[in-house]
Amino acid sequence: MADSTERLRLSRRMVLKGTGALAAASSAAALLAACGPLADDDDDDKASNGTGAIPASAQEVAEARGLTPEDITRAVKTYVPGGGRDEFVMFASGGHGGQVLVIGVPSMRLLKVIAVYAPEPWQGYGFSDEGRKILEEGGVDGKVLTWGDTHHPGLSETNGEYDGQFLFINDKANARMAVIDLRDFETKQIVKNPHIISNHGGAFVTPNTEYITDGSQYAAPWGWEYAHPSEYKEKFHGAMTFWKFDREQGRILPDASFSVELPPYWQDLADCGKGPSDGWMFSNSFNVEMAIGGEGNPPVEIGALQLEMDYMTVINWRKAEEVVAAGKYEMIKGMPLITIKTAVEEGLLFQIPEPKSPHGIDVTPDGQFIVVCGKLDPHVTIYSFEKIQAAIEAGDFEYDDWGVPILRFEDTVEAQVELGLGPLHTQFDDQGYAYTSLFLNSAVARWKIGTAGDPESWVMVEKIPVHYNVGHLSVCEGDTVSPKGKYLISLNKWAIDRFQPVGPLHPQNFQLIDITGEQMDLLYDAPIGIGEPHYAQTISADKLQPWSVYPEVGWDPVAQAPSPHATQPGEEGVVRDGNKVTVNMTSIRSHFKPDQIFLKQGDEVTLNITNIERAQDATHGFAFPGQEIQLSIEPGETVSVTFTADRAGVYPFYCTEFCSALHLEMMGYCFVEPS
Ligand code: RUQ
Ligand code: CUA
Repeated sequence: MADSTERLRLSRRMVLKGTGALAAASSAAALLAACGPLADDDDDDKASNGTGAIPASAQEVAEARGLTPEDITRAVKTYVPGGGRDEFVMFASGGHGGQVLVIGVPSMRLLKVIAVYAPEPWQGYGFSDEGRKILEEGGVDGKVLTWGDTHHPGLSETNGEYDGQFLFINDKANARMAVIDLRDFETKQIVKNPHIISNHGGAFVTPNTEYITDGSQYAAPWGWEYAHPSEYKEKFHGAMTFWKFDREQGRILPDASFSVELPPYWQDLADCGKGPSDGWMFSNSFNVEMAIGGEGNPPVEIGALQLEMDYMTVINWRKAEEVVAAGKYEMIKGMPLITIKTAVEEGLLFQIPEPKSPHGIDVTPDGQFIVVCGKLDPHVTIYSFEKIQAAIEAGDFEYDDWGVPILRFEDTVEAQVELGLGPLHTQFDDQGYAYTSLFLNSAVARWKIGTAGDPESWVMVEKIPVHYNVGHLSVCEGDTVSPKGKYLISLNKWAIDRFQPVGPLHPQNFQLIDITGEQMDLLYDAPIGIGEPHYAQTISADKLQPWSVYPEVGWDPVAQAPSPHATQPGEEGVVRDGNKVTVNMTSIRSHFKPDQIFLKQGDEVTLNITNIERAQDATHGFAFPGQEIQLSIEPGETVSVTFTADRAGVYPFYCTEFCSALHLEMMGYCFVEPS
């Protein structure tokens, strides 16, 4: 048959040309063949609508571009034809860019940058009255910040599975938490943690999104109080905050949230229990030495490494919830806090020694084990939840200086596996493997999850190099109760020599790895010219059902309800009340109505603009020169913006989205008469 001859010829040429990997060559050919009638004996050479037999030109292109058979296989695995959809969607942190990146997997195409902690003019985020209010409410002691350091996106869960409804992300620098509604992929709320001033152990959700965790990073006095370093032990604190989430309202409820006080160690990553360990949460503490540098002391990074062991912090959050309900808390900075003393008396707080300088902590999909990586220990340490419970039951504790019970390492550890240098974070797949990033090795280790009671069953399987300095990993749904596997994305801190040079600030590198085969295979390098990858979560695309236009004309996306400021066609106009002027405006291709606005210098002006379009993608922008006004008004949306017309003059305002053939004419004039 023509197809087998063709396939043979293809693979032979690839072997001749390529790196000689016969297996890869034939799999590339098979893959190419499987794409079209080549794989179908009845259809022989009949190519149809562009997806037919592999044309000889494909080989020519490959040869001309110097592609190896492996390259071709990888390209075919990641290519999504125009109009096609990715199977998964990754939500990645944008680091100190303050935003969240939305990326299709396996194509690695950037679909959106969700503005969270930083204003973003294209989306009009942080410019409208509604949007400014989000940033204001998330301010720090009344100060509005226009940046954040996002680390860990957390998708909302139902029964331990991503449900595609909400996304949360922390701001490490300022101890804040944000809520993004996945009906429109927009930020709705930012809350400032009143107890702690920097965080890291968030956003990790409990299996039904009852709470979002928010663990302190650097110990500090409560709120933003002053204390001298000599008062460290008395006045500095750690805490684990549990933000209560209300799905109906789509909001964190600060009034129903609380913290558990922790010793002034530094808290690091955290994870919530699931299955048998549901109701509990686990977090790493480092710097139990309490080093803070300064004259006469070793520098922090030396001081924090003096002891062989740090701690895992274990909290029974369900018990903590009951303790708060029973009123056994202190009100600190307006939010309940369970003191260490109460937490110990109530038996809801424990510590377990952990290998030096721990970083990542991840609960296995079955909820039975807690996987911990110490940056300076080449092993991954696996703790058994059952053993932890037994040790708590037995009550044979030691205590730290704060009276927190310490369980014994040997009583709680299930196994240790040597992986390599600088293990950080772990993800899981659907075949019983775990994947751990090795920062110092610039590699990802795949290892076998063993069984309880058989330490020998936990074994290292293989490693794949990544480029370079990998931090977190993201496997498709790889931190849920049922990981989907398939792909792993390695979130690398450095790119060094991988791309076209663009100056001293290099791109970030997200590397896509195929984990379906017997050996992991690096498919694709995706440079990202925005913010730093910390954590990412990858969800099956079919779980996301966002709106393509707002449900009705006159929608307030922040309230997710009809806007009181909506203007329907025919209702446009200007209302003056003294020097307060309200402009009720509509926008539709290709005009704003009204298109002339007459103001007096000094007027307080509110523009309420409703985009009355019902067509997908018919977004209008609104730019007003000389003012901090750049709005994006999506179909159905109502946006308000208030400003003072402080300078007389003539101001042409215009639409910033190229919406139609008459887009340039979509404009108006505002006349501000001198006073
Ligand atoms: S971090 S590279 Cu999660 Cu903030 Cu580990
Ligand atoms: Cu509306 Cu351009």
